[in-house]
Amino acid sequence: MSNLGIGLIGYAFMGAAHSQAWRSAPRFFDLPINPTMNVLCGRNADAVQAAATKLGWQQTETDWRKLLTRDDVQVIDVCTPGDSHAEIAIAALEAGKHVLCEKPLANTVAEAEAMAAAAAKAAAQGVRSMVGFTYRRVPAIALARQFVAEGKLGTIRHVRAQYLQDWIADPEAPLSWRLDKEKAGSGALGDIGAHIIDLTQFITGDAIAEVSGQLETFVKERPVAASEHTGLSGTAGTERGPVTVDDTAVFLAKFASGALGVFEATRFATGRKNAIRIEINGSAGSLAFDFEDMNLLHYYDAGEDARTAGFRRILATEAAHPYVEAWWPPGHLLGYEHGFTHQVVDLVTAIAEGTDPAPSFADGLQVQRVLAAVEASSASRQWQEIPS
Ligand code: SOE
Repeated sequence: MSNLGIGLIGYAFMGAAHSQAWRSAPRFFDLPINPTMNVLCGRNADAVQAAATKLGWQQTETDWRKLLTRDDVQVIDVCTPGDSHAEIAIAALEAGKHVLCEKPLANTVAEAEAMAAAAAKAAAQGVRSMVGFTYRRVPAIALARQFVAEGKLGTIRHVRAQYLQDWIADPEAPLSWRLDKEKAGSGALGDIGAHIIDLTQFITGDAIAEVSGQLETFVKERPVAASEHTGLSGTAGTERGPVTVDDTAVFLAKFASGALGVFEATRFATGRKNAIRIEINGSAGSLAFDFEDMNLLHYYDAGEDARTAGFRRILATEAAHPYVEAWWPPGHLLGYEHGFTHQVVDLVTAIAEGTDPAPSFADGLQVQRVLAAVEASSASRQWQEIPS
């Protein structure tokens, strides 16, 4: 079997999640080609070497441009903050490397447009690209999409989506790159709102056509972190600095089909750690999901005998459910990391088969346009259409 050399850039939270995916995918799934964890890249030589040893990478680089010249690297996996996505991904595609890029695709629509154009050009040469909207690969979510595609929900009327976290609810939680517009593009909107935009469009097969939104930054100044702070927690120093992104984003949406959506993304929902809650109501039935109980999909069939009808609790751990056959017997639950493994499985399979994986950079661009429209709506207090 031929090998597919991977070069991963970044080794914090997302870098670690992607590393475990590259490690486990070939061990649990029968892949047509074998991904090999060749090079981990980061700017600090000692830190990247320590991370490589811990996460299972064979070699390291401190300059991402060097990765693009290496013959033992065929895939560039971008796990850096959003401000470097466009530069790295476009250069990698131009160098003929397949690209997996973390979400949101970019920090601006202009960057995302350039990335989508580079991806389309590269695809004509057989070079593949994918954006990391990982939650699509949670079995219960993939099952929800199947149900909608099979017509089990009928005509969709309502889409209700929330992404709730609380890791900066404490006003003394220190600043990190995720609270810096230059680095992250936006706050809760792009970081977690992007996921529910992608997920609802993925499940329904529909596209958001217009939005009316409101952004809010509740805590405008915070302590600067005492040491370099890359994750979701850190120690506060004595200096203070500005928060330049939204703490929360809420918006109404109208889908192309006419369905109406209510969206909420916040890092201030005290007690909610990573609750992605989606409920979809159609003429023939409903679906409900909460990532804090991620193995379950709730399904209501409106056609059932009224005396016994009710939400059914489907434990998406059967071999018949998407991705599950490669794992454990029924009822032996999957977790956060499995979505990343499934993402890698789908990317590697597409590369081997010569097909374009989803979500594409064009899909990432469309999400970026929705994010920009929510920001524009909040600023103008007007509904905004999403250009198609
Ligand atoms: C932080 O809010 C974060 O790590 C996001 O960046 C991820 O995309 C999400 O999966 C978990 O929360």
